[in-house]
Amino acid sequence: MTDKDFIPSTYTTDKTEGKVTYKSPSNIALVKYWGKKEHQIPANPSISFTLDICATTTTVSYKKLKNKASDFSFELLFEGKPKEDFKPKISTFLKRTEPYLPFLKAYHFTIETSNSFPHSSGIASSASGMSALALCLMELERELNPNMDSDFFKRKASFLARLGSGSACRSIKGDLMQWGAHKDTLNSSDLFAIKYPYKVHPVFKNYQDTILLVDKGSKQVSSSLGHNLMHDHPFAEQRFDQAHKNLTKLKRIFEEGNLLEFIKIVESEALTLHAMMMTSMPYFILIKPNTLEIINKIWDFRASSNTHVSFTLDAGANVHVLYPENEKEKVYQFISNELVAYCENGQYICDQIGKGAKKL
Ligand code: 2P0
Repeated sequence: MTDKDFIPSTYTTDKTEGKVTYKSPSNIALVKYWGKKEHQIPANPSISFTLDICATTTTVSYKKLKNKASDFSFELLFEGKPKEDFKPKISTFLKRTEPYLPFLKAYHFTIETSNSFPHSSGIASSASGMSALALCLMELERELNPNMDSDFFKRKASFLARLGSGSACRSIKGDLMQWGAHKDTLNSSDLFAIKYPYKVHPVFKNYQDTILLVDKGSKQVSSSLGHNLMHDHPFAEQRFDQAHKNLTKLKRIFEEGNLLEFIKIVESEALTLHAMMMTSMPYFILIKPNTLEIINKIWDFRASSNTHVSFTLDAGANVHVLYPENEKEKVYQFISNELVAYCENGQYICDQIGKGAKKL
């Protein structure tokens, strides 16, 4: 497929006004996306667990304008209040998606959005937020084109979400999503994410992710800036190559349920992501002393308990503690006894693998 396949030819019906709501989850990458080319094309493929609890709910109310406007007409409410500082990101999203959603300037939109996770928790809301918005706009397109097939609907929602925020394209479905062309993954694409198409061992079912909120402040370096620093990065090519190889290795690991090998890849990916930050120019560090304390505690506990607890990191100081459902009690005990002390205000979120976005 090419991006041209997402340009609609004609609409068969008209719609003057309406309202649609989607709840879309966040996701946590196992093989990380870090570095991109023009038009939100990833420098390497990535794979993620779709989350369940951490989500954004977005309602889009739309009303057709008398005449098509010269610019986008929308207002934005975050948790019930106007939020001016979110508007530029939405404007950029609308601008990038307009070639594929030619009706955008024909409507006035009221976008109401809220997150399930605490405000300023250090949890990025761009994946859940952009995927929820993309789905709402796709629902309007489906009103204009009622014969749209549901696979195309989801694929295009992922394609549009990507234009808002790369990682957002992996939040449309669950429970394991892959984005980026990869030679060993059938139908994988740089343009949208696909549900991981191969066998996944039952040990990964309901896999747990307890998110330890180590630092709830906003980041000093945005992800967009971080991605850009992968241009001219001294280790970029090796890193992109490593991501391809890790995805190939994961195929067998997912099939066999080999948790020891799974942990090696996931933890190495997390540390590599942060190593890329520390070795870019300018360099920066997003992890905090408590991030390292937690990582060391996880390694000690894993060695002494015979459990398969592991960690991964996003572009921040928070730690995602990953473990299989059948070790839930033992690991949860460890988290509350030994790790919560390192969280800001003792805050953490118990999440698990989820099934993707839902229309409400
Ligand atoms: C990921 N992250 O794979 C990686 C790992 C953070 C660490 O994708 O510029 O918000 O909007 O495409 O998706 C965060 O970057 O960046 C991210 P944009 P995005 O989840």
